[in-house]
This record gives sequence, structure tokens and C-alpha cells, in this order.
Amino acid sequence: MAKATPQRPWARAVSGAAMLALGACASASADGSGSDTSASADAGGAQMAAQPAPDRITKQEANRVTYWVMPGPRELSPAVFGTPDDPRMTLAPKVKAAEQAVAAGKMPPSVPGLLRDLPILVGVPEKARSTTADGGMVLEHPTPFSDAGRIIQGEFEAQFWDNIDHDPPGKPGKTPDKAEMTATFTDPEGNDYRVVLDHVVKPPFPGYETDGGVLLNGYHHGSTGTGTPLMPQVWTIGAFWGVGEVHVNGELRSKKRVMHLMTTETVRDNDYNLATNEEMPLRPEQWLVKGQAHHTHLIVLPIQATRKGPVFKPLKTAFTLPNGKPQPFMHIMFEQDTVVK
Ligand SMILES: [Cu+2]
Repeated sequence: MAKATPQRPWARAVSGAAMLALGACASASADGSGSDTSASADAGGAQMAAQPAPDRITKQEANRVTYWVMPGPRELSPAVFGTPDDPRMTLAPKVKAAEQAVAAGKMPPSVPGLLRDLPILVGVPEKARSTTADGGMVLEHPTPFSDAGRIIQGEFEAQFWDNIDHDPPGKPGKTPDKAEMTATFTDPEGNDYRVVLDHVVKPPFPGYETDGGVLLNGYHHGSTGTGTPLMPQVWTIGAFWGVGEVHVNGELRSKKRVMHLMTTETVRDNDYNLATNEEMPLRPEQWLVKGQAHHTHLIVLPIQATRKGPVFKPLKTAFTLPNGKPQPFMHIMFEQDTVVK
């Protein structure tokens, strides 16, 4: 779907710039077009894998810049959220759409309740918005999309198989798209985490269109209706939505945990501010890491998959916030990633 998203005037230029960056990074592996050049070579090796080579691979090795995002407020972009007099991307219409979809048997029954517990999946309720001195709007309630990050250790590898370009009907796990991903990282206190994707899902949220749960070469977030509108619209090299396990300090802490990973154009500036829609695309001199046109976001949400659908369930991380509670989500930023293919 994202390919068909109405593009802002800057979008075409960003697309070109991002593709250039991608091409540069992919130079080690044929032409980066996603063709099977390297797959054929692999298939001739000792192992005849049951599945074809991935369409895309992104990774970051150890000892490169990685951040843990702290909970905090988020500026609400007028381009996405409107103005106090003309609010957009509010919660009520999304909940209504979800209730109608549930009644029609097209959405898991848990979704309307989840949206009330975690509105930022799809919007920001009007009453949660504060007006700033300059007439702007901000969501003060702590979000996973703050401007505050702490340096941690981390590495990951993600492989994407993009077998369909729309969300087929059926339960969230019913899709031919696939991904594999393992990420290991620390928190700011030095606890160890390992996050392992089990399988891809199509998130059953109103308005989302995820190309089957694996999205390559498109836009999402911002006003697209896919992904939280708290993130600006981003050119996306590769993204998946899925369910998997979280291990903390060597022990399994949570199964069936809803997660999302995306390798995108850079959206953090040198002060770690998360760009608004209006500020995108960032200029190269604004990028957090010099010369780094893209980075990878991994978010582990306070959501668990159940038989009745996704439900709100805070993650019990080992990282205690000033309020005495464990941080209920993880948002990890791999700031020096590589697009292998
Ligand atoms: Cu995303």
C-alpha cells in the first residue's frame, strides 16, 4: 500500500536520495536490486535451503552506535494531527472503525479495547493533547517516541521475504510474508536482552496496510494510516510486524510479544530529536551519525498476542523508571546499520 501513498512534494526527492544511499550500501552484494544473484550462489552450496534467499537483509554488528529510547513527550506535527481548532488523527473514528470491523467478523474482538489502552497505535485522543505557548500541540503523556536516548550496546540481523504486496484476509498470522530477526542489546543499566522474532503478522488495526506484514521500498507512519502517527512519514528500506520472544538476563521473560522492526531513512538529528513530518527529510548535515542515511528501529510493544487478538500488556523490562516501575516497552535504535542486500 505504501507505494500508493499520496506523496508530499518532498517525497519524490527523498525517495531518490534514499535509494542512492541504499545503492551505496548494497554495493558489496551485486546491485542491491533484490535479485537472486547471490541466492543462486547460495543454492549451489552444501545446503539446499527449503526457502529461497531473502529479498532483503539488514544488520548491525557489535560495538556500533545503539540507543535505548526513553519514555517522553512527543510534539504533534500539524501536518499529521491538525490544529487545536481542526484536530486530525484522533482516536474516536478509529475505535468506531474497529468496532464495526469486529461486528463484521473482520477484526479480532480484542482490538477496540487495545486501542483505548494504547491509542498511539492509530492516533492521539483530543483530550490527551496539550497546547504549547506557540500554538502547537504536544502529547505530554510519556510515549515511546521521545527525543531522549541513552547509549547502549547492541547488534541485530533481520532477513525479509516479501511474498505479497497487500494484506490478505484472515487472521493476523495468515500471510505468505516471512522474516527472521534476532537482536541482542543492553539497557542503560547493563541488563542483557535478546529478542527473537517467531513469525510475521498483519497487524489487525484499523487503517493499517502492511503489504502482508513485510514492507519493502515504501512509506509508512505519518499520515499514511500504517504505523503510529507519532513517527514522521518515512522512506522504508525494509520493515516487518511480528510476534516473538523476549529474553532478559538469559531468561525467557515474554512470549507472543508484538514487535516491529524497520530500516528507514534517518529521522534523528544530531541532538537526538525525532523529526516531525515537516522536518523530513533531514539534511545530511543533520543526520545523527555523519554519512549514515538510514538506521533501524526495533520496538517491542506493551502488547501480547492471544487467541482473542492482541491485548495491552506492559513488558516487564529490567530497567526501572524514576516512577519505580519497569519500562513497559523497548524502543532500540541501531544507528550504524548496514543494508546487506
Ligand atoms: Cu514503522
